[in-house]
Amino acid sequence: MANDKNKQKHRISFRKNRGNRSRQVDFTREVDLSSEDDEQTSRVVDLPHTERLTGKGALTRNRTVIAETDEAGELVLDVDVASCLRGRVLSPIGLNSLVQSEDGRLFECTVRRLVRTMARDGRNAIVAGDWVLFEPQSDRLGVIQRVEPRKTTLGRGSKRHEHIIVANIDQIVIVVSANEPPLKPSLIDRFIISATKGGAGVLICINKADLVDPAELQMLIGIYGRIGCQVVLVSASTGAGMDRLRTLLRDRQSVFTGQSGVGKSSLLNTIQPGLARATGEVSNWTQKGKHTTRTAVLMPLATGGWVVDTPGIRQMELWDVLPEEVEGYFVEFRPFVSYCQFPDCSHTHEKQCRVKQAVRSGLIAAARYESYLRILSGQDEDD
Ligand SMILES: Nc1nc2c(ncn2[C@@H]2O[C@H](COP(=O)(O)OP(=O)(O)OP(=O)(O)O)[C@@H](O)[C@H]2O)c(=O)[nH]1
Ligand SMILES: [Mg+2]
Ligand SMILES: [Zn+2]
Repeated sequence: MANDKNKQKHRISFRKNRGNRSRQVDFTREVDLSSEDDEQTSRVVDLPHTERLTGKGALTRNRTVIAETDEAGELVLDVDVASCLRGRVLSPIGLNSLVQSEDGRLFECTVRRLVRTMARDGRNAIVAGDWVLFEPQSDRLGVIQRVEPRKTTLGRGSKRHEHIIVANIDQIVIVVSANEPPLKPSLIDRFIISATKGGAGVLICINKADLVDPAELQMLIGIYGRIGCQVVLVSASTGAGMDRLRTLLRDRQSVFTGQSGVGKSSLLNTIQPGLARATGEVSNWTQKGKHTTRTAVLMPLATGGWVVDTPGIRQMELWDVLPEEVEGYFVEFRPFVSYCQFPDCSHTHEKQCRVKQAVRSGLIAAARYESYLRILSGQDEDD
């Protein structure tokens, strides 16, 4: 049984959503009601309007649920632990989740509605990589009762909401291709920000080395090496560099991410045959690639650890990064920012800007500074 000391009744208010929603942004918000009585802070959660709660009218809007509060003061749903198994979400399957129990069995699980309701954003209530407690209903079906707090995440903005792609990974493998589709360094910079923000490490993997002269890539490899990123140059076609990549994945939890067509699935299949399912042909004339991998899926590595293949993306929209925070993600700016004339220097139009001086004198790579400007101006990467 859980510790009674932390267990309290919490009044959770559910707001019904009838008719059309007028506000599209700021979907989920928190309201502090704690000053009224000595109950903990209650949360008012806007629900997606497709989701319906039982009962009618204001009387049934407030439900009391038993919940615990964790160290961070977050509400944690109380569940009958004895009837549950602990498991890892391997992938979403439609609205359900494929969960592997700690003893290795697979269950297709639905989600207890309160789990969705109490999540900050119902869409991200359960994602691949989550650790969950679920109640088995049969030898292959179950109901997720609780989600454990996430240690790391990889997320991006998508249609004005955050989309968490995967949770509890150690490193993000940013896959780019040396050519076909052409390499976009600014996409790498966005992924570095997203990985850093979500608490994961970064490995930059340049694939399709067979298509170019490696000398052409030396500058790029140097830029990222200098800011402390691991870079590997590989070819899924020839097998070059694959041993080093395998070593970097061993016993770790890694997610492969990058544009469509760069060869994420091909690399995974080279690392271990059958690891990724379908690989598609890059469509020649657009060079944008076909989207062949549909959802994030966790797969065990024979050498220990897990890898996650993800669908390719065209644009990497950052989520919840304020303009003044962007410079903090460009580690090589740090030695210079405190010497700018203005303490709030944005390193764009200001005079006496030490960051711009460092770019001019080659101490900061021009390509990285250009990325900084694009991210700051909210410009999307053209695809
Ligand atoms: N020349 C060359 N082609 C490669 C290499 N790796 C992959 N390809 C080709 O690139 C195309 C796309 O590969 P995929 O593995 O499907 O790419 P992906 O990144 O998984 O794409 P999505 O699933 O759409 O995100 C396929 O035609 C592969 O055969 C490589 O090292 N060299
Ligand atoms: Mg793929
Ligand atoms: Zn400056």
